[in-house]
Parts: sequence; C-alpha cells; structure tokens
Amino acid sequence: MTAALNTRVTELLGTEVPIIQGAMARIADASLASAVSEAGGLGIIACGGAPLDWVEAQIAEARSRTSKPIGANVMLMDPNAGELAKLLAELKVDVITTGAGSPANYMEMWKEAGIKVIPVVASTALAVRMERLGADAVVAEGTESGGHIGELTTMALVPSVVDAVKIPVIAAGGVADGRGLAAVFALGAEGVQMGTRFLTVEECTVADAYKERVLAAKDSDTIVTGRGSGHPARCLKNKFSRAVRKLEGDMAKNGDELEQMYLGSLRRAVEGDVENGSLMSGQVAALVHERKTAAEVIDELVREACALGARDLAEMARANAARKRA
Ligand code: TUI
Repeated sequence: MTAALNTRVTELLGTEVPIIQGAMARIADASLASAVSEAGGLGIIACGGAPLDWVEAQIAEARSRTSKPIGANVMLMDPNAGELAKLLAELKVDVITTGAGSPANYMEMWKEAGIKVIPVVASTALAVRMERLGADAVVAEGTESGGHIGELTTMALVPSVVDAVKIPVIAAGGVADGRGLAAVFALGAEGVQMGTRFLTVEECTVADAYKERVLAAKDSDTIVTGRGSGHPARCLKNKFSRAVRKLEGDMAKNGDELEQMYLGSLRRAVEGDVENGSLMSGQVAALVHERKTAAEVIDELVREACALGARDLAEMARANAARKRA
C-alpha cells in the first residue's frame, strides 16, 4: 500500500497520490490506465487516433477493472475530437485531459456533465486562458516530454504558470523518479504527470521491442522531429526519426514524402517496428532502467520523494497557493 501524499490535486481527483499517467496515443489503454488508478494514481486512456467504439470499450474495460477514478485524453488535433468530446461527456468519465490545442469549445459541455477538466498547456498564456474558461487544474508540460511539445522547459514553465493561476498546477516533462517528484513540489506544482516512466511498466501493452529501446536509451538519445511542419514531437533516435530530420531540411521538396512517412508511424512503433516507427519518448528515458509494475513505480516514487522532504514541499506549495488566493 502506497503511503499517502496529499495536495489539492489528490483532493480534486479523489486519488491517494498526486501522480497522473500521461496519455500516450495508441499506447495508454484500459490495461495501463486501470493499473495506475488501482495503484492510487490517476490512469488516463489516450483517445488520440482511436475510433469511438474502441474508446467506449476501453472505458468500460477500465471501469470493470477498478472502481477508482479514470481519465481520458482528447488530442485536439484529432479529426474526430468533436465527436469524441460528446462521447466522453455521455460516458461521464471522471477526468478529461486535453493536448495539442485549446478545449474552449468543449469546456461547458464537460463541466455540465460533472467532469473535471485538466488541459495540458505548454505556455503560461494558455494556462491563464484555461483558468478563465473554468479548468479545474492545468498540466504544465515542459519540452523534455515525449510526443508533441512546446518550447519551454519544465524548470522555466512550471513556476511561471504557478505564479499566474490559482488553480492547481501539475508538472509534466522531465520527471521519472522521486527526485523529480520532490523537485516539482519545490517549483510550486501540486502533482506530476508522467508518460515515459509508465511506458515500460508490465501493464503497458506496447510492444516489448519499444520498451527495450526506452530502457536502453541514454540522455542524448531523443530528438525532435516536425519542427519544420509546426508539429514538433520528441521521439527516440532511430532510422525513422533520422530520415525525417534529414528530409525536413528541405520542406518544399520533401513535404509529400514526409507526409507519407508519418502515416502509420505511431502504429508501427507500438506494434514493435522500432526502426520505421515513431518511438515517442521523453528525455527521461535515460532514467528508466527497470521493468516494474505500475504499483511498484508509484510506491517507489512516493517513498523516494518523501525521503527528500516531499511532504513538507507539497505542503508549502499548497500554502503558497492559498496565500495567493486570499
Ligand atoms: O499533446 C501532447 N502530446 C502529444 S499529442 C500526440 S499525438 C501526435 N501524433 C503524431 C504527431 C504529433 C502528435 C503525441 N504527443 N501534449 C500536450 C501538449 N499540448 N503539448 C503542447 C501542447 C500545446 C501546444 C500548443 C497545447 C496548446 C497549443 O496551442 C493552443 C492555443 O490555442 O494556443
């Protein structure tokens, strides 16, 4: 049983610890999400790129595996984001996180359904807009993260967002162990979201070859593709990402070829084609060495962080936020 670690985020989510599993498109399904929730964190089903019937089935499956809160993520660039937004409101998932855009169009519908809405932001300006729209909290995601990213580092972004909003801030990007968890409380965050750390856990159904690449990665093994096309995404170095980077040198000439290469690149990765797939991963792949269960990861993180004074740091983050609200 994980020791408790309370913040406004655990109160908001109804979880034992303020640890959220990041949505990873085509990876985070009912198996991973229910394991994280059952272990005391918040599991998130990633709906990016998925058909609506898959989403509905995964939420039902997760609910059959745990009675604890479960979240879903809407990738706002998804062509079916509007229909998905409606489905999630009907299903009344406990929490919705959003990425890659502004959820302004859906906020009212979700709030009316009693859903807690937590947009992922990569800038302070968007965090302020989200608070005005009624977001319950924000995830401030640094550029260390895997997948689609902004420009600012977690170290620069999180305190800036903490100073600008009154709602709880959850840090993401660059955290994979108890040291990182303690550090984000020192920055004023009241919770953490981690993707890469949960990618290698036993309950994650991604192909083993993908996990092996993450476990073997060094700190210099991620690169950012897509800067040329305006959709930057961090992934592990492999044949695919190196080829993309080369072609991006001349977008006018290679734009069509690149589009072809991206088609199915996430699917190839999760199915285990570790050379031709896009192996999205954060920089912290270098900190992930062992295969564990989700419960073991959460337990270890909380123990390590508490040994570093995380309870006091979390309490200070809460007290500072209360002072600001007064
Ligand atoms: O969304 C993510 N990470 C993702 S989405 C994804 S799926 C994908 N598949 C193929 C290629 C690219 C992506 C993989 N990883 N994180 C949250 C996040 N949101 N990071 C950055 C942002 C963001 C960026 C700009 C949010 C809003 C924004 O501008 C919105 C506005 O209105 O200003």
